Amino acid sequence: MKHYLNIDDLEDVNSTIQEAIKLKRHPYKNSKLGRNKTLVMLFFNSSLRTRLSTEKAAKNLGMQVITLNANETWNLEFENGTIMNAGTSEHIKEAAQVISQYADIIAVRAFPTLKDKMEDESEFILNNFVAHATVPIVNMESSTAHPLQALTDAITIEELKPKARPKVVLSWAPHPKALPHAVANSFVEIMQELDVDFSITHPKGYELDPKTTKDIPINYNQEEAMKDADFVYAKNWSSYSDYGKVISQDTSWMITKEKSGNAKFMHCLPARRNVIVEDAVLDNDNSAVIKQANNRTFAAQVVLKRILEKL
Ligand code: SN0
Repeated sequence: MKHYLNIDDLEDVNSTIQEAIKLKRHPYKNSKLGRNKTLVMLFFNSSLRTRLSTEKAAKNLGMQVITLNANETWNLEFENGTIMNAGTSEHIKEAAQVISQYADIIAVRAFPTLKDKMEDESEFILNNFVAHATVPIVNMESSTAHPLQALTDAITIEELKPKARPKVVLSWAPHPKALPHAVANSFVEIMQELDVDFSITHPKGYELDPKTTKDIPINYNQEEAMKDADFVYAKNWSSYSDYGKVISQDTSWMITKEKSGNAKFMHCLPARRNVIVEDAVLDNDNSAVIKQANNRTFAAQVVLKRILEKL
């Protein structure tokens, strides 16, 4: 693998899941692969799991890790030909090449603004790193994709599925803030690669990009959609058609124990308790969120391993 920008960069999702599960059993087996290689992680936004699990994955492979909070460095300019006499101090053209002098792999987290759909969909931060860095780039959540989380979710479903073809439901849940579509998009994409009975439930007006959801069934009745589910994956996202807007805060969409029944509960975290999901679900043995957080390490490890093998 050269870059890991979205799940299409995985040649074969199922064999990647199996390899990640093997790495989980033997995390230090490839601890010489990353010797004398450096991962630079660049965060334009907050992170807990991504930051710690990706560092741990890199260290399991013997890599060195340098982490930079992008808001503590120079304000970067991404436009071509700008007269840089205002707020930005350094152009991405130099910055990406400079970071490449110190890094063998660069990982980037850069959320969307949720103001301008075209600008967000251009993935200008991630793609400018791809264009100007001279080393592979790993997406640690961009405007439209979170492929490390999706791989984690697929690993978790593989480990916990009670039958060969489990029923998986992605449910929108309320949130006070406008959140990105990235986690939902990548989850929808990876579910299309697995042998699962997959459907989506959300209020009207919360349709994701139809280019991503294709012909996946959408049910506007959450209770009906979640009936007999083996996995309920909760996530909030802002409207896609009324781009970036919070158009509903309908608390009846919160995931409750009553609605989720015996389904395993999944969420990428952080999850706002008693807004997205009630305490009784998160504090129940059916909650898979901590297992998901653990699996972040092995999703990152299999991705870094495959990139290191091609360096
Ligand atoms: C991010 C998102 O994409 O939804 C990151 C998830 C991995 N989530 C948030 O920004 C939640 C912030 C909050 O205040 O609850």
